[in-house]
Amino acid sequence: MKTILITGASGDVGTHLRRELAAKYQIRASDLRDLKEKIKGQKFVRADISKFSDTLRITKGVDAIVHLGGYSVEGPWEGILSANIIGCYNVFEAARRNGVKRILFPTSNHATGFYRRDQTIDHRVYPKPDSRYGVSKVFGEALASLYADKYGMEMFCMRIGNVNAVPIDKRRLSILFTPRDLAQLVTIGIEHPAIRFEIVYGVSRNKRSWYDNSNAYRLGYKPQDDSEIFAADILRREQPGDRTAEQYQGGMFVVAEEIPNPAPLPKSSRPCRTNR
Ligand code: 15L
Repeated sequence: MKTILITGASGDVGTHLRRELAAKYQIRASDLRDLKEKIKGQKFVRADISKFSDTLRITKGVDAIVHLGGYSVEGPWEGILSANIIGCYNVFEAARRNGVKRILFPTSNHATGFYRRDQTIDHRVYPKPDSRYGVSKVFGEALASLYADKYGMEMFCMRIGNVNAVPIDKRRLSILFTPRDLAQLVTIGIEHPAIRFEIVYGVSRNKRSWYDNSNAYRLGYKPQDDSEIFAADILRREQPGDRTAEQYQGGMFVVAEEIPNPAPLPKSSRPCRTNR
C-alpha cells in the first residue's frame, strides 16, 4: 500500500479525502490543528509548514503528497505569505530533498477567478487570480512547473471548485466537486504513470461548468456527478448578489477584502469590468 501525506488534513477537503481514501492508502495526516475526525489506522503528525524543519520531517518516506495545507480563502497578506507561499515552497523543497517525486497540488478556481462567467476556459489559459489567495495558488502552480522541469518531479495541479456533496448557490452549480469525484481525480493524480506537470480542473461533470476539462478526461477522469439535479431548487432560492461578483467566475472573491483599509480605496483600484 502506498503511503500518502496529506497536509492541511483537518480542513473540510482533507477530511473528505481521508474518508474516501482510507481503504486505498496508508494516510499520514498532517496539520497544525487537531484533526476534526479520527480515522482508524491513520497517523497524525502535527506540523507548521511555514517551518522548513517541520516539512522535512513530515515528507520523509512517503510515496506522494497531497498538499492541502495553508489558507483556503482570502486572508491578510502576512498569513497568505507564510502559510501559502513559504509553506508551499517548504513542502515542495522538502519533498525534493527527501526524494518524493509526486506532489498533488490542489490549486483553486480562484487562480482564474477573474475570467468572466460567459467564458469557457481550459488548462492552458493564463491565470487571472481574484485575490491574494488566488495569487498564492498561481505561485504554487508556477513552483510546480519549475520543480517538474528542473528536477523531474511529477506535479499534478487540480484547480479545485467547491468540494461538497450539494451545491450551496448558483455559482457553485458551475464548480461543484463531490467527494467521490474528488477521490477519483486524486487517485488519478497518485496513480497515473505519465504525470510530469499537469493542470486539471477539480470539478464534477456539471452541465453549467465554465471549464473545458478535457485535460482531466484525457488522463482518465470520469466524474460521476452533475450539480444540475439541484439547479431548480438553488435558482429558486438565489437572491440577487453583488453585481461585479456576479460577472466573474470567482464570485465574491473578486470583491472580498479582508483587511479594513486605512483609507477608502481610490476608484481606479476597485474591481473593474474588463474584456480580457
Ligand atoms: C476555494 O478555493 C476555497 O478553498 C473554498 O473554501 C471555497 O471557497 C471555494 O474556493 C469556492 O470558490 O467556493
